[in-house]
Amino acid sequence: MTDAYEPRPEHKFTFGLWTVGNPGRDPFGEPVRPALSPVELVHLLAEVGAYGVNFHDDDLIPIDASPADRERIVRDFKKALAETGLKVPMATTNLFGDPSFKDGAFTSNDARVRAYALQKTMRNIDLGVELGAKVYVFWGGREGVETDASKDPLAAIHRYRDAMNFLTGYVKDQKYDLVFAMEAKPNEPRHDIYMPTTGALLAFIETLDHPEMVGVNPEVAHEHMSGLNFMHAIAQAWDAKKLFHIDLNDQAFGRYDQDLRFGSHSLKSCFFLVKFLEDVSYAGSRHFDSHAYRTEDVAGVKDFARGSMRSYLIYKEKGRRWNEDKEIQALVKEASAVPRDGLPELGGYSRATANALKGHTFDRKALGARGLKYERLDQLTVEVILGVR
Ligand code: GLT
Ligand code: MN
Ligand code: MN
Repeated sequence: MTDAYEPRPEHKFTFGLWTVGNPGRDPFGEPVRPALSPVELVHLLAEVGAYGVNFHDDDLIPIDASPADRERIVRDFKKALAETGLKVPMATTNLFGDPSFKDGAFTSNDARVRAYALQKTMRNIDLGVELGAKVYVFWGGREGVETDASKDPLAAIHRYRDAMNFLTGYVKDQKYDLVFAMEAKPNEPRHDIYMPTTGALLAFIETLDHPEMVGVNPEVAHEHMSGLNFMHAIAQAWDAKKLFHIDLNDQAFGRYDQDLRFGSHSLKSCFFLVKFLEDVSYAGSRHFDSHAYRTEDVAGVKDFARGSMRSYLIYKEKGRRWNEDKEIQALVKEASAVPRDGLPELGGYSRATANALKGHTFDRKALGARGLKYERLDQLTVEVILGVR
């Protein structure tokens, strides 16, 4: 191992308690690893070199804990954070595990469930802020249906909006320094989840009372489950100034929600993703929302966590090489460095430009006949990723 790929605090690598704490349960099998306590997980993350730890309310404090238990758990967690120097940049609410949320939380048909979801969220916002979180994630895993006979989609959207408006109102009223990041997923655990893609959420956010307080938390696996290009979703979120957080992992298209170690499956997509984040100087957490294979013991969980961060840094280095590769850059430049052939300068609309453009004669055949050399460019890219360039 070279030092260049060692995680450091400024890389902002974070993991959820639920990721390294995943005991390997799946729909067909029992846990294969011991359930580590939040304190043990904080120490594990510190040992592998992470910067921070994120949590759902229920990851830290069992849903039926007594006030005394809660106090003790929070005290022990704070002590572990102080001992290790780990930060808590993000917190979130588990609005999917408890049976009360089986038909949704904010979009449930039951007004009592909707109100309980708000209460549960406000309580954990308080704790998240107390522990230093600046971002609060919303993953609406149960906000959906098995059958459209059960719920009016417009009513669901209105309820979702009411909930987000209520909660931004709460954060403002408390004067918390906190923004929200909404996370899309197309399906699983519901047959269909509302607002299934990052693009759908970006449109929804603009309809809220305080859109400036709400951004997105796109997850690699979730856009891949929809068959989409994740980096394009990230670019759109970035352009809209809405990339408040990111969930890094990996996923084969067309499979169940795999939450694979970042960069382990879709090497080219992960390369372009990291290159994008680094090129635009994304300053937020590099959060890993993934877990170790079910074949692993606790040592394997550490391999998984170290591998996630190491791969990110390797992709980052490959991106730097790509940016500095003279032949690659010449090909990139060549693609758009074309003779203007008397083409009028466009620079925005004016009637004179429109008339000049309407009168211009294009050599359409020559435009179509031009070879763009993207085969060569892509091969060089692959060679950078494969390490021979
Ligand atoms: C859950 C889900 C993730 C979300 C987490 C936040 S929990 O593991 O699969 O994608 O980001 O609620
Ligand atoms: Mn996932
Ligand atoms: Mn996620």
